[in-house]
Amino acid sequence: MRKAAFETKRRLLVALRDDCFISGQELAEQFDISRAAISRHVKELEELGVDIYSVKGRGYKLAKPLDLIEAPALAALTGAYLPLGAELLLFPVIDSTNQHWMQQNHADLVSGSACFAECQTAGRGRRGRTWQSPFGASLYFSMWWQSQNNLSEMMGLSVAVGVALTRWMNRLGVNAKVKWPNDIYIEHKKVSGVLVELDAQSDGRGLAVVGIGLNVSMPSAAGALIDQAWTDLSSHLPIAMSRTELAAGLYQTILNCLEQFEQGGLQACIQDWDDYDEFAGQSVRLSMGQHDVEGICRGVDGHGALQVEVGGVVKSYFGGEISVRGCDNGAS
Ligand code: BT5
Repeated sequence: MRKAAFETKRRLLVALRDDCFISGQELAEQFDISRAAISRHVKELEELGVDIYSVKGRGYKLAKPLDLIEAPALAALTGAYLPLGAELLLFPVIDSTNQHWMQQNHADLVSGSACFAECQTAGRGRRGRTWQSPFGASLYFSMWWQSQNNLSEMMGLSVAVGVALTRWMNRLGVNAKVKWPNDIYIEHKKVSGVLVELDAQSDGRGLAVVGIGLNVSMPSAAGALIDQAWTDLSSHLPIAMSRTELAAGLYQTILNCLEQFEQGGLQACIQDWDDYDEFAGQSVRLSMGQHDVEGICRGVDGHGALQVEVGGVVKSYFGGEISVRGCDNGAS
């Protein structure tokens, strides 16, 4: 849904309060539309994941204050480092921010172009999994990048992005850890996931869409749909930050990571991996379909592969899901 189609809902969200009810009649008069239309907008907002109390005879009230991304403030905060000609877009509702860049005419795009959305209706994880993306609760972000290097040299990019995000969260005062290859955990609960989609240009150079979902203030109804332990950043930040400030920090972090990866490859990006490794030195199981490997986690190699020590020998593995031995949900 583009900005114009969402405008009435955006205004409605601004009009709704979290400390008192506003009647449907009052809203209808304010917006010069029928009560039925107000009720329909509220229902559609609820379907997008906004927690709104509707009480007969009293009206509507937000369950908690909404902190929407402010486009002018985001432009001001990122203006100094946005590459010349790069776009920075903000969608109220989109199917998937990764999908947005995948379907653009790439010839017209400048690397570092990026988009945020307040809500995704088809947010995706790896291997067809779903990323829960309720409205106004988290950051849904994708950056487009056209590399000068061959696609084969971009294979470790998602590992570089995962550790860059973890490092940034630690700088914000949060004790975040990275779970190979690129999930971010706080206190053993997932707070962020990375989806890097790669393609090749006709001359073999790589294209990347780097997608990040980062929970900021997750409503409980949407959280209940997530089938593993999760958390959100606002529960751990030592000083409250707006979603706009976080969005600007996320943009800068990913742009820096891609520039560093472009110049120095994965080696330049993962030197401090061990400082943030959720599983370093622990007994782990790597599940690879039919074949499981059990051993001690020894970090990542220069290609981004997981290193596992089995019987005193360290071997590298590129695929699979890692979990602590004895825990089956992969989340701890
Ligand atoms: C990921 O996949 O962790 C990558 C998620 C990337 C999402 C971003 S949002 C912006 C961009 N546009 C997109 O369409 N996608 C990207 P994976 O490792 O496959 O993890 C998926 C699993 O994480 C799910 O099966 C759930 O168990 C869990 N999960 C789903 N939503 C979650 C949430 N909001 N917070 C924490 N865990 C979640």
